[in-house]
Amino acid sequence: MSQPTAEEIRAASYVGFDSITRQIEKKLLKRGFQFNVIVVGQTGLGKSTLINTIFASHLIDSKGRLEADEPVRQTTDIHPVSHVISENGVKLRLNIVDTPGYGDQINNENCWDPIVKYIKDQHSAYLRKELTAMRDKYIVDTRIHCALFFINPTGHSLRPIDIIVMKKLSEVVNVVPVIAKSDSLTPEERDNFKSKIRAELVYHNIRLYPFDTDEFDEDELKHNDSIRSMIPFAVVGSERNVIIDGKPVRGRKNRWGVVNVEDERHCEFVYLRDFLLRTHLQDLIETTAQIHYEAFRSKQLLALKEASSAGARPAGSTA
Ligand SMILES: Nc1nc2c(ncn2[C@@H]2O[C@H](COP(=O)(O)OP(=O)(O)OP(=O)(O)O)[C@@H](O)[C@H]2O)c(=O)[nH]1
Ligand SMILES: [Mg+2]
Repeated sequence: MSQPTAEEIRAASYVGFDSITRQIEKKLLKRGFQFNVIVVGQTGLGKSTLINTIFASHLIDSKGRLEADEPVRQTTDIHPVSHVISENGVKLRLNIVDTPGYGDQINNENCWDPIVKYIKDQHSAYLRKELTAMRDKYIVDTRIHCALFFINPTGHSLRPIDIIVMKKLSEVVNVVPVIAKSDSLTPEERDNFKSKIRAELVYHNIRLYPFDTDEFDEDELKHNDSIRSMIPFAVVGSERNVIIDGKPVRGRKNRWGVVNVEDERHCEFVYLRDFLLRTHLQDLIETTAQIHYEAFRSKQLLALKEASSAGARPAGSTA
């Protein structure tokens, strides 16, 4: 009998565990994915509009102004909307949390409190579910994976309140800043404003998403650098179609002409959408669990431990 060839030896020792990637994929596809976004910023900057632009259909419709002659809407409470979207068999459950704008009161002190509380409440709910003895196999995840922070397109600088709110938010969630209504700036004004904001963010030591980890390869690190050099994304939102070259596109008419939201030469909406949904969706979810939720969880558990050991001490003991 002839000796087995190297090919035959390889074939005989193949047991097939490399199919685990397909097994995982199948399971994940069945289960689907959950992505939760919150929008934060001053009143009237187009938060509700942008959400409807990113996710195409009118997701935030309960208070939405769908017809031009309807009165101007204003978001008055923290308002989550759930939506299931599906692409090529991949199911994504979206939770989009619209928030009322701030900044129009004389006293804006602590205007960020309800939003930070909302984000922490989701961490707290998740932790409670994790800690129950009979925990669910799959915990419904309402933890916020991304906070889109809206900056007023003044062309000058950030307002002190924006710096405070971004700082507070960045302690609990992935923050992605955007320049709202950027159709009001010329391309030159826009680029100047963007670099001014980036310098201010560095100056105020505001730690924004994305974060690099030592797991990243060269391409991923490079991609994150390019994202950082683009932040804040200058966006334009629209819930309506306008006709350009005979075709309906999502856009706005302004005094300079027509802005096509999806045209990269007009605004950076497409870059933002690609960043959120095409390139960083999984990383936003993972960073939330591994950095923000983990920090919350360990703080809570330590506090719980301290409280229980203090309770166990004999009365009067100070040790
Ligand atoms: N020029 C311009 N106008 C916009 C843009 N996005 C929204 N708007 C308009 O700005 C107005 C306010 O938009 P909303 O989306 O309701 O703003 P909001 O931030 O949700 O406001 P609050 O809920 O009050 O905080 C509406 O009339 C929008 O049509 C934009 O990108 N450019
Ligand atoms: Mg709104």
